[in-house]
Parts: sequence; structure tokens; C-alpha cells
Amino acid sequence: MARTDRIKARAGAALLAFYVIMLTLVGCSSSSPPPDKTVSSASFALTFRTEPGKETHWCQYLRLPKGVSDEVMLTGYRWKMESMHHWTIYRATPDVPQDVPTDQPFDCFAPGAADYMQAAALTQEFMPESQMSFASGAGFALESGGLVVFQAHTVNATDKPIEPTISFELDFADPAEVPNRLGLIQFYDPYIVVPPHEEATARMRCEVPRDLTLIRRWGHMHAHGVEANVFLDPPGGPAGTTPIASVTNWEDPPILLDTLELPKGSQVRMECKYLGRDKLILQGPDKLDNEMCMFIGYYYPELAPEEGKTDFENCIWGDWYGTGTQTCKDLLACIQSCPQGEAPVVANTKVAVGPCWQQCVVDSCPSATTAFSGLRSCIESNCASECASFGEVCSSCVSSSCLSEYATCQTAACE
Ligand SMILES: [Cu+2]
Repeated sequence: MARTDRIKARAGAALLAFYVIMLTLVGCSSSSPPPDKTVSSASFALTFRTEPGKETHWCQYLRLPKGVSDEVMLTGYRWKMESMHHWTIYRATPDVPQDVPTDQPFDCFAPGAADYMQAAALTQEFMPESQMSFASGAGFALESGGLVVFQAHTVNATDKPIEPTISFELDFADPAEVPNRLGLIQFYDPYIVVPPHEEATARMRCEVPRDLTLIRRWGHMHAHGVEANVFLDPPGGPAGTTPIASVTNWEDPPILLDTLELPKGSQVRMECKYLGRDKLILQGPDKLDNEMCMFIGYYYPELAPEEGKTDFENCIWGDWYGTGTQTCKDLLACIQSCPQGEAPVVANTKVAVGPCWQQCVVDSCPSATTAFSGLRSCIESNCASECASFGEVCSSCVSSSCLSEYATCQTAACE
């Protein structure tokens, strides 16, 4: 198919010149923001083509403008789209090949197509035309001249091809002008099992390492999702009962823009409910054939790498995953019976974990994974190579380096 004939997609050349915009953007905070100082904008105009009766997620790499340093701060954007359900921008993963084409759309869900996309979106917009400006002084640091992935969700319910289009501008500021560097929370539950024709629940809890401010937040599920609620449990309790984010329509999650403080030591607790259809559904990227349970939030101040930024933003050491009755001891026995290579592997913010492991964790009781995470963390730090597979070498490393964590797991009862 001569796709290039049909699909004219042009990533507009980035405007490299810096110029001054005085108060032309509408702030999302109620106080009037100070004028942005040095701002550059990059304009893009994209056109796709969606065949009759098709629903497509078109993706396209975009090249960001070069700033004055090795980073540019994304402080806002405005857009106008037609025949498009929503649009999204994702960070590319650090290992994205630098020579990917930036003028060719591709199907985001084709095998391997999403390999260089990070799991959480930076933006997700549904309105045909609008603008967004982060609260004054806040912005996302992106690589100067680097790559991002644009995604357009299109649905063609007609009997003729449609050509969805979008034009948008991204606003960038000099890092020196943007004191509140945003970090991106993308809490991701790796353990989801939805049996056919049954109700299922996925749970997860993530601890906040220091006082943080959220300026934008939403929950995310896929097509089997019925309802997701996110709660904030303050340190020392009692547990939150009013959700800080809720989703019932998985395709159109409400994005909350009010400011929310996350105190140090509090827990962000997620609960996603699903209804199974004709086959078993596990955690994974496909919107129709896999499920997700995510909480996404823009926060500041961004954690530094040495503060555990990546682990926190992806909730690598979360707990309260289980929804069953198995203790930590049972869970340990369960995963030891799983095929090799099923243990969770985190790479580029994505988690790969086998189906047997997912089932074992889901069958455990919520408190079992607190002790289990402690043991896993110790093994990862001290016995990673010895415990690449279970066996005597692993056991002897655990008994010399992680004995107390092991004993805690063996004796922990379900709360
Ligand atoms: Cu998803």
C-alpha cells in the first residue's frame, strides 16, 4: 500500500528563534501567573488517514527544538484537532534510535511499535480545541532536540475514509526560568488477573518519599475496567475514604487540575475493578487484550535520581498488591513453582512479569506483599545473580544476606 501517498503527515519545523510571550497563556491556577520570560514554541501539523469502520491509534515520533542548554522545559501547549478522539504525547525511552523517521505515522499497537514509548502520557487531551499552561513556574524537562511520541486515537464510524488532522504548538522555556520542575508519577500495577466472566480487583499502594504537590492527576484502565479509585492514606492513618481520582469510563478518564498536597510518608492506594469477558486477561499494554491499573500525576519538586526518583515514579517497591488470602510464605512457595524467567523485570519504566507470578501475587493477601517486597528488595541488592533462578545457591545467599527479611516473610500473618 502506498501509504505515503495517502498519509500526509508533516512535523512542522521547530521554531528555533526565541521570542517573548507576555501573558498570552491562560494559567490553570487561579492566581495570575508571572509573565513567561524566554519562550520558544514548536509548531506541528499532522494528518492521518483512518479507513471506514476502523479504530486506530496513530503514532508519530516528533523532534523537539534545541534550547540554550541540554534541556528544554515544556510549560504548556495549545491545539486544534478534527476527527480525532483524543491526542497524547509520550516521552520516548532513553534507548530510542536517534534516526527514527519523524514524518511517518505508524500504528501504535502494531507488534513492537510501542517499544520506545514510556508507559505514561505527558498529556492527554479530548477537547477539539483548547490550551493548557502548567501552574506558574512549572514545566517538564525534556531533552533539548530529543524525541517524543505523538499519539492520535481515531475512530471512523462512517463508510468513507476520514483524514483526522491536528495542529498544535508546544511552549518551551529556558530551564533557568522554570523553578518547579515537574516529575511524572506513573504508578503501574504489574499484577492483574481478570478471569473470564468474573469480577476481579487489582490493588496497589505506593509510599510518598517526601512532601510533594500534585498539579494534574488521573487514573487509567483498559477495556475490561469497570471502576478505578485512588485514595490517599495519610501517615499514621486513618485510611482515606474519599478518592483523590476516579475513573468509570476507561476511555475518558477525568483529569483533575486542582492542587493536591501529598505529605511525606503517606500512601497512594489504588483499587481497580474489572469484569472478565470471554478469555483470561492479564496485565499488559494492549487496550483490548491486556489490562492496566495506573495512577498518573504531575508533581513538583521533581525528585533527584539519588532520592529514588525512578523507583518512586514507577512505584517499583509498592505493596498491598494481593486481593486473596495467601500469606507471604504461601506466596514465596507459589512463585518458586512458576516457570523460570517470570520474575518482574523493570526496563525503561515498563514491567515485564509472567502470568504465573501475576496469579501468585494476586492470590496473596494485601499485607503479604509488604513482607514480600522487603525480601525482594534485599535479594535484588545482595543476591541478584545467585537468585536468577531458585535453588541452593539462591537459598544460601538468602540465608547469609537476607535472613531477617526471609524470616519476616515466613512468619507474617495476613492482617
Ligand atoms: Cu494503558
